[in-house]
Formats: sequence, structure tokens, C-alpha cells
Amino acid sequence: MKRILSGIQPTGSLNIGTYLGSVKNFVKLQDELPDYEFFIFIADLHAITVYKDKQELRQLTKELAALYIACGLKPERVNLFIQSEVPAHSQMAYLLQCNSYIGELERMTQYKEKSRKQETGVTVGLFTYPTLMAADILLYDPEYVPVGNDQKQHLELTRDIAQRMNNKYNNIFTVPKPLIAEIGAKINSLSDPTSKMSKSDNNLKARINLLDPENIIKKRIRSAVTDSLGTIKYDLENRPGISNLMTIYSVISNNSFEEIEEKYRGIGYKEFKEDLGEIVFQELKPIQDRYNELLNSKELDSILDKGRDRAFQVSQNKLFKTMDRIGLGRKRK
Ligand code: ATP
Ligand code: LTN
Repeated sequence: MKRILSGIQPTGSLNIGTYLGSVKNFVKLQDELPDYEFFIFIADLHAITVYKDKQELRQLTKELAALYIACGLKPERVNLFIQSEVPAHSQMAYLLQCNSYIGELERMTQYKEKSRKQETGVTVGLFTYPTLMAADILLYDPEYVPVGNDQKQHLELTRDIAQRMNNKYNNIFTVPKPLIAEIGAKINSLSDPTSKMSKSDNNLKARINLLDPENIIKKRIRSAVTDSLGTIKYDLENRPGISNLMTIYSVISNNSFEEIEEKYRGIGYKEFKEDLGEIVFQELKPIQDRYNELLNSKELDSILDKGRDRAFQVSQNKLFKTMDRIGLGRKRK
């Protein structure tokens, strides 16, 4: 069966950037592509590349799993699991590290940015992170990997490693393709609309979390940075603030930019922002209700058990096959 796989890091609560750029796309795909098997996992091993408090890491991991289901992932369609519960991920990462070059990892933009921002020591894990991500992917032979734009480079590296190993060891891996949502692929920060809305940004005003209450949602939109022109017009390069808000509007309401411009002709930011606050709240309300029901339920645990078991089966198989091709251990019958 053909497969689709993606991962998300438990580095902070889910915000509308990740939701609109990634989760929503996933929810759509599970229905649009009935003959694919889906895997989605919480990448907790990725999260510890920088120090995380133990309790917080556990809490966020569970919260994310519950939120994914609350956002509409169907457990009968998607294998949802926690990365660290499936040991083949770290084992495969080592095998891939022995087939990757320091130079290519040094070129990764995310590594360069994150290591620059890092005040204390930069860990080896942060540096080898893309090889763990490549392992996450190659273990499952997915045809597609839905990611945001920022992960494209990591996916290209994954493809390079796969091709390199396929040449050396006689076609072990499916070479995966990125699946980038056309619109909503990038939602930017509400306070600095030229950079990505990120869950690890220290500035709370920069984002709206899926679990934020109504008054905070509306307040964040009201105080979002725009410009002094006061017209509702999409122009990403020159007017990133209003264009970002229009992107959010468009992805949720399914209106095109032209339709939004038409609707708000002669109307200022204040009214547009009021409407957008309401639209975002209405989108998030049912998600929050379902989340509260799920968080400490047996249902969530059994979904994660089922996901882990299926992931274990597929990944362990692939790991053994790869070890065999490389010549590690005794030959398996
Ligand atoms: P961090 O701040 O820790 O880097 P993040 O907010 O970028 O985290 P991830 O867990 O790295 O979130 O991302 C999960 C998925 O959602 C990825 O595919 C990523 O590209 C996508 N994504 C994250 N933030 C956005 C955003 N603002 N707009 C669109 N897609 C996003
Ligand atoms: N690195 C990704 C999260 C991630 C992922 C993956 C995405 C880890 N492993 C495998 C797709 C496939 C991120 O930071 N968004």
C-alpha cells in the first residue's frame, strides 16, 4: 500500500500556523486519498535537541496527540504515534549518519538559524537532526511527505541520502516527494509578519494557539501588525502584515484573495480584524471542545497504542532489511 507520513515536534502548543499550514491539509488528505496508509507522529526525539523540562515535554506530547485527533484526524485512517516509542527511528538515524556528510548538514538553513540563536552549547543532536528526520521518513517508504516550506530543504536531503544508499546498497528506499500545500503553506508571525509563526517564539503576541480562549484570539488579531495604508489588498512583498491576515482568512473561509478584497472594499482594518477574530474563533471552538473530552481519556491511549504497534511493525521490518543490505549482524533467514 502507498503511504503518506509526517511528523510534528512537541516544542510548544499548536498554533494556527501549524494548523492551517499542516494539520488541516492532513485532515483533508485522509479523505481525498483513500488508498494511502497514513502515519503521523509526535517527534519527541527531535524536541530534545535543545533541553526540555521533563514534565513539559510529556504534557506537550500528549496535548499534541489529543489536538491532532481533535482537529479531525481519524484514528481509523491514520496511525498516530509517539516517535520515541518506536526504537527503529534512532537506530536508523545512525545508519543514515554513516551515509551523510558533515558539509551537507552544515548547509541546512534551520541548523544555521537555530545554532546562531542558541545561547548555550549547540548539541550534536541539533546538528544531526536532519538525519533523524530522514530516518523517520525512510523507515516507512512513503510516497509523499506533507510539510511546510521550511522543511523542504530537509526533505531534499532525505532524498539525497535515499538515492545515495539506493546506489550503494541496491535500492533499499522509496525516494519520497514533498507535498506542500499551495495556499496557507506559510502563516507568519502576527508581530513580525516577515518571519514564520512559530510555536517556539518567545513573543506570545506573535501567534494564536489552538487552545487560546476567545478573548485572547480576538485580542491577538486586533493587535496584529499591519501598515498605515488601511486598505484590504494582498501584496505579500510590500504589505506582509495585511497579506498574512488575508491568508489566514482565506484558508479558513475558502474565499480567494480577490473575493476578500471585493468584500472589504472601502472598509478599514478595524472591521476586517473583528470579522477575522470571529472566523478564527468559530474554527477553533469545536476543536477545543473535542480536545477537552479527549485529553485524559482511555480513548487517546488506545489510539496511541494502536499507532505505535503498526509503526513498530513497519519500521522494524525496514530496519532489519537495511541492516542486512549493509552487512550488519548475522544474515537473517
Ligand atoms: P519550531 O518553532 O519548534 O521550529 P514550528 O512551529 O515550526 O516549530 P513544527 O513542529 O516544526 O512547528 O512544524 C510542524 C509542521 O507544520 C511542519 O511541517 C511545518 O513546516 C508546519 N508549520 C509550522 N509552522 C508553520 C507556519 N507558520 N505556517 C505553515 N506551516 C507551518
Ligand atoms: N522536522 C520537522 C518535524 C519532523 C518531520 C519528520 C516532518 C520530524 N520528522 C518527518 C516530516 C517527516 C519540523 O520541524 N517540522
